[in-house]
Amino acid sequence: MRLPGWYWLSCAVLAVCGAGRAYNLTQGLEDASAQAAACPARLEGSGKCEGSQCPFQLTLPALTLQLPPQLGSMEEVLKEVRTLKEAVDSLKKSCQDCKLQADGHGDPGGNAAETARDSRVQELESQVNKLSSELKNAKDQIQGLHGRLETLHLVNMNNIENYVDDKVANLTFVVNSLDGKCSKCPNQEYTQSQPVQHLIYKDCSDYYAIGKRSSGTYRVTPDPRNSSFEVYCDMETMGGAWTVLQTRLDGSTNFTRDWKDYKAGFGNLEREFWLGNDKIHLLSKSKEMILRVDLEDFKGVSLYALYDQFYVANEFLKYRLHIGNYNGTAGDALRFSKHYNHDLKFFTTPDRDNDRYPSGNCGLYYSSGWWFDACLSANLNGKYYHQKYKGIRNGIFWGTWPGITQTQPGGYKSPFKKAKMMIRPKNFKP
Ligand SMILES: *[C@@H]1O[C@H](CO)[C@@H](O)[C@H](O)[C@H]1NC(C)=O
Ligand SMILES: *[C@@H]1O[C@H](CO)[C@@H](O)[C@H](O)[C@H]1NC(C)=O
Ligand SMILES: *[C@@H]1O[C@H](CO)[C@@H](O)[C@H](O)[C@H]1NC(C)=O
Ligand SMILES: *[C@@H]1O[C@H](CO)[C@@H](O)[C@H](O)[C@H]1NC(C)=O
Ligand SMILES: *[C@@H]1O[C@H](CO)[C@@H](O)[C@H](O)[C@H]1NC(C)=O
Ligand SMILES: [Ca+2]
Repeated sequence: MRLPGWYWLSCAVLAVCGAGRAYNLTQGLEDASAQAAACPARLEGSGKCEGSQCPFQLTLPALTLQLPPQLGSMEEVLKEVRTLKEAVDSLKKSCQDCKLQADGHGDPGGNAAETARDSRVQELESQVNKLSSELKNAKDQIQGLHGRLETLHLVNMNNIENYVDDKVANLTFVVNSLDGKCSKCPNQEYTQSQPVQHLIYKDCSDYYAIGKRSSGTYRVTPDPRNSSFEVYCDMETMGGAWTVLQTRLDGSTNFTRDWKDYKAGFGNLEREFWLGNDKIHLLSKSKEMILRVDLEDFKGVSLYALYDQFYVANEFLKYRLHIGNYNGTAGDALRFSKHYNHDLKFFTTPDRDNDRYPSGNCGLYYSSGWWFDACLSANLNGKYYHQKYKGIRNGIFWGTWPGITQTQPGGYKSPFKKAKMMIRPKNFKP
């Protein structure tokens, strides 16, 4: 009868015997025999039976496993990768549909480009698949080795997380840039000759496309899997079709808010507001976007900054900002210098410090939620001052504004009268 061997092994493998201490596989196995007598697990014959074919019943006490807290984050990353995978699948499908349509209409020129695009999508898909299965493996391994990792993960988990964050952010970028190219069929004459019936308006440019030309609030659905919401559309500035993310014009809304407010958004779409980081994420993910910042001071000077790429990661990636190249008149304050650079920075609020300033919270110090570095060369969510102010420069700030850093008599700082951030698909043509 080999029953006792099974009995110990069950205890050791399931780690139910060493109650109250971190599980150590080696130790667990060694201790198993010593603790067998005390082990609360029971293996016994069940019911009536004959001969050697008896079914056995294993009774175990409630099983409690301590897993590293980062495993929850891995789950989030897996979700993000799955979303990417779906995006790639649908891109692939839309490209194939286009190809069929192009073939059907005898478009000999388009085919080489189509094939190249198709293989790019396939390559992307295999990248996403690979990352997805790597993540799954990593997760399974960590789960399996959780006891032994107990000490290791403290050292290594951060590196793994950063690496995975990077990969996911890069993939998201590629998927977004392909989306712009792939989601529209090359022979548009065919679809445009029929009345265009948009069922889903992803952002303000889709309203522009059906002829809406007046600025105001519209309902958009950037991700069909998620809910729709209202946005303010600027249909006038530089050709229009802009989805507005933020507006400051009179100080009617308080921008000193915590993480959950910046996540959900606040204020009044018709006046001053922050659209909300989850919504900004979905909008910037749905198409490849450009960012326009408009500023006006109290002397009536109006300048702007354009960034040819704009993406904000999801909450798990702390709404990290990605911006492209600068163009415009207001100066590149978001990427001011090596030491003051808001690109690739996490979002920080007075109650959530993700900045690069080691000895304090920039959001708390400057009364705002923003992609702080250590700390800032721009902050469009600073306090609204109606006139010049003294002390900490916690007002709306754009560090490349003409004359802004010149010291004024009495140490006064100049406020801004208006600020606005808005995005539009990169491939939009007015
Ligand atoms: C696990 O237990 C073995 C045997 O007691 C010991 O040599 C080893 O250092 C322990 N490992 C950890 C990670 O605690
Ligand atoms: C992501 O892209 C950046 C440049 O775009 C590159 O420097 C970085 O190595 C990439 N990260 C990964 C993990 O591929
Ligand atoms: C939908 O948005 C909510 C918050 O607005 C977010 O928590 C959720 O993860 C989103 N779902 C998808 C599928 O993106
Ligand atoms: C804005 O809100 C913050 C935090 O609730 C508060 O401390 C501050 O006094 C408010 N500012 C104004 C001008 O109401
Ligand atoms: C900047 O924008 C202007 C006007 O749209 C354009 O003519 C110019 O080529 C742009 N410059 C760069 C470097 O993109
Ligand atoms: Ca800090």
